[in-house]
Amino acid sequence: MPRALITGITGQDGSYLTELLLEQGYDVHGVVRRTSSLGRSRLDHLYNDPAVYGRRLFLHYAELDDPTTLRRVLVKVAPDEIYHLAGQSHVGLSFEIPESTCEMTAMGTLRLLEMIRDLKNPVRLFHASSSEVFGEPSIVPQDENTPFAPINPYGCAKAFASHMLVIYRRTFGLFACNGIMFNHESPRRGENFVTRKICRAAAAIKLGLQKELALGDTTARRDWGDARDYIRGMWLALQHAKPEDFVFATGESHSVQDVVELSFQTVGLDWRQFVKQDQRFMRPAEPHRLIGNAAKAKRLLSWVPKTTFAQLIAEMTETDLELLARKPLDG
Ligand code: G4F
Repeated sequence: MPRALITGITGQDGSYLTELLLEQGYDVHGVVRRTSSLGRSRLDHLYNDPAVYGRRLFLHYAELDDPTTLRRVLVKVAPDEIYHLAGQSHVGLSFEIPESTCEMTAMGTLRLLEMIRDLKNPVRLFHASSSEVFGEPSIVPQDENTPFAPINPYGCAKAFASHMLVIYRRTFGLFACNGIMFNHESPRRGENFVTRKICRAAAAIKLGLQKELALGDTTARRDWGDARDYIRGMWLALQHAKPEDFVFATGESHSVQDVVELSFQTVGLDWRQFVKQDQRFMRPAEPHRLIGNAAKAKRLLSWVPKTTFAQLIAEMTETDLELLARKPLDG
């Protein structure tokens, strides 16, 4: 049985990755923060399944900013593969809490690299890097050779972590890969990210549970894909013969306004009556022209994103409609 360890297992990506690895026959171990609430989390269905939890899925308390706890879990689990997904992942918030963002995302990754360097048994590491490392890129679309030029604390922390990983790969021969992940969404996306915020609001407005939707810059554009496609990419990266970095992206750019129009169209409402701009959601700096070129992942890993942007937004809106119709108060 191969053994995988996931940091950030309770997040959108961690929960889908857990499902994929269990399907592939892995025992899955997850690192959970003491402050994480497991009740009603994205892992609920697995956590409450006695055939899975405690048999093939195991959770361990540890903190990225508390190396002793993490080292203890690493030694105890002795994983074959580590998927490092944890960190403060909200770009807007990183302007408000830059120090803790860097502590978790930059230093947390360096600490993990240091621990892996000391492990006796070889382990394969996947690090979830981000398109935010490109910030204001000089080249469009961006690939693995595009220079990093972050414009926010989050992107800077991810750039540090990604560079460190390459240094450890070169210097100490670690099997470690950066997946440079462009935005990836799903019905499990956190509600403070823009696609989910919009889809959930369109559903709530349709059901009479919300009156309006306040957004920041609706002209902002991103390369949005389906998280489930990107999870497959993470796993494929670690099955490749050589440790390398890969961009995962769709190669298509859409605006926040496109998300608004598609989700309101899905519930049969005119967005003009409900959407307003709110300065509170504008960011001090916005990256532009973030579009990924995933040719390398397609060529070497046979990775292909399967879901279209329109399918994704329609699915997210319909799922929120069902969820809110069932549980309007606590969603
Ligand atoms: O959904 P967002 O918050 O995602 P963002 O900033 O692109 O970051 C996400 O994707 C990155 C790349 O994969 C990850 F590294 C990162 O961890 C995270 O998963 O915002 C998308 C765009 C931005 O331009 C933002 O300014 O939407 C714009 N926006 C407009 N109104 C808004 C809002 N974003 C949020 N969260 N809330 C708004 O009301």
